[in-house]
Amino acid sequence: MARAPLILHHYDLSPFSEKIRVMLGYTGLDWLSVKTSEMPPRPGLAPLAGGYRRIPVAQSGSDVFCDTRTITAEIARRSGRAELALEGCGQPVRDFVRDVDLTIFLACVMSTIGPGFNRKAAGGLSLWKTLRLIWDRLLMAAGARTRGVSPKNARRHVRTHLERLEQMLEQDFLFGDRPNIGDFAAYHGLWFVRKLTRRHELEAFPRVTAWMDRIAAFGHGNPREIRPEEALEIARESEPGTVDDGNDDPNVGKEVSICPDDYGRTPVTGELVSQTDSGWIVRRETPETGVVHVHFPRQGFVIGDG
Ligand SMILES: N[C@@H](CCC(=O)N[C@@H](CS)C(=O)NCC(=O)O)C(=O)O
Repeated sequence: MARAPLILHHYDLSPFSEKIRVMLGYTGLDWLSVKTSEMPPRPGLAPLAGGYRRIPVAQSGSDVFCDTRTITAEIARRSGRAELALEGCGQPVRDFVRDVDLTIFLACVMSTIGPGFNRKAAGGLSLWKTLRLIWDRLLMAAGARTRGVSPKNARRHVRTHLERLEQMLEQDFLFGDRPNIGDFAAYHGLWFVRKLTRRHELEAFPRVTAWMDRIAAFGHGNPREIRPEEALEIARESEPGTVDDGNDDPNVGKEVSICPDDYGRTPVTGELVSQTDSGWIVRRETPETGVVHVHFPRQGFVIGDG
């Protein structure tokens, strides 16, 4: 049976969404795009992802993928390119991705705060929306379990990171002559820096700049824009895929609660239907979506009683 196209719930300025958009461009997979707002409430997404706070979220029928670790695994499966998932790469790449997706990502975001900030490139948000967004992110940071970094230290951190990438880039991509998940993970934080700052350190790193241009050239493919209500309807009219891994585990069948271990720690509750080395799947049901299976990675998440 043909697989439903991947639906990506995202917003333009979201770096982690950019990681997925360029990966979709690279693989040439068909995808549908649902634009969400930059902050909750997200009424079109909340029933699908059970209140999971972060963006992006991907959907295939009534299977919902939270966190880019599960989304990239799904893209790797669909495209037959194992190296686009953490599971398809060795430990050095996994460690690299862990670092760039958290410490370096946060440094990249913080490094954009300052005089070189390009408000126009930030999408021309109204002053009111900008203030609400800042307040929202301050609240999110207050509930986070990550260590804060000042803009000055963040800029130093990003510079050290750029020096390291410049050295790594002996070939077209960070780990060889074709991209793997490490490239897409390292790209999105720097994409944000390049987009939001007028003058940036990047220009002093020619190999990094050429590598970023190479990734940007993959584009985003040809997404078809759909409304959030259509995505809900697609979920309602679909059945979740078969779960055939880890469903004999004694915890399966229990009510659980899963949330990120770093930031955006809103828990999602549901019945555990699968537990494997790489992740969990919970079953939820709402009138808007019918039964959905929500997929989470183990890395970066914690599970408890529902
Ligand atoms: N580890 C997550 C991180 C996702 C993340 O931090 N997303 C940012 C946007 S790029 C976010 O959700 N920010 C808060 C929000 O948009 O509500 C992943 O890989 O998906």
